[in-house]
Amino acid sequence: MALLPILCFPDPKLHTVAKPVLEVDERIRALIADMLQTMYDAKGIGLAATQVDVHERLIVIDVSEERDDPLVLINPQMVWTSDETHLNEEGCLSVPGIYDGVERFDAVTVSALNSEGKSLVIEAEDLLSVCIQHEMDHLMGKVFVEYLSPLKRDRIKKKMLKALREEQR
Ligand code: K1U
Ligand code: ZN
Repeated sequence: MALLPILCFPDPKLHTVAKPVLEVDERIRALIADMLQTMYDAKGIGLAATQVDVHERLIVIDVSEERDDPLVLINPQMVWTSDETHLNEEGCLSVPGIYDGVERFDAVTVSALNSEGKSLVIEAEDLLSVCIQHEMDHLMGKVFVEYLSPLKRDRIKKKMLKALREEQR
């Protein structure tokens, strides 16, 4: 297993639209293991392949308190969304230190493949629902700051670029 570098906003690679996984094979299972290790190490509750510069439709999630209940979604498809939406506080491992409110569906149903390539259907609400929507956005090349006002987004972009410059000095 290996820790993978996480792309940081405003890296343009974060806007790549991911392609479907064609075969759930050993390469994908090794990537899943690395992504889970990277997510747990970064203390995140989710990670999309896009964030580790792999542009295939794969996400890993663990919203459990004990951090012992990983969920793997390969080629996820949204099959149902609730009428009700809610403003939720979100963070992102690709935008460290920034938290803001994003309007999301209260509940979603998603179909996907698991790490064995078997079909599964997940009915999600609360934090799991929010996290699935956030991660599926990553696969479409969308970062949560794009829901914020242009002014806020611009401030965040400047802050991230400044932090990057200071890191490189
Ligand atoms: O995709 C990511 O960058 C992971 C991200 C997922 C996420 C967090 C919160 C709401 C929606 C999606 C994170 O794990 S950010 C760090 C974190 O653990 C966290 C931040 C805010 C609330 C709960 C957890
Ligand atoms: Zn994110």
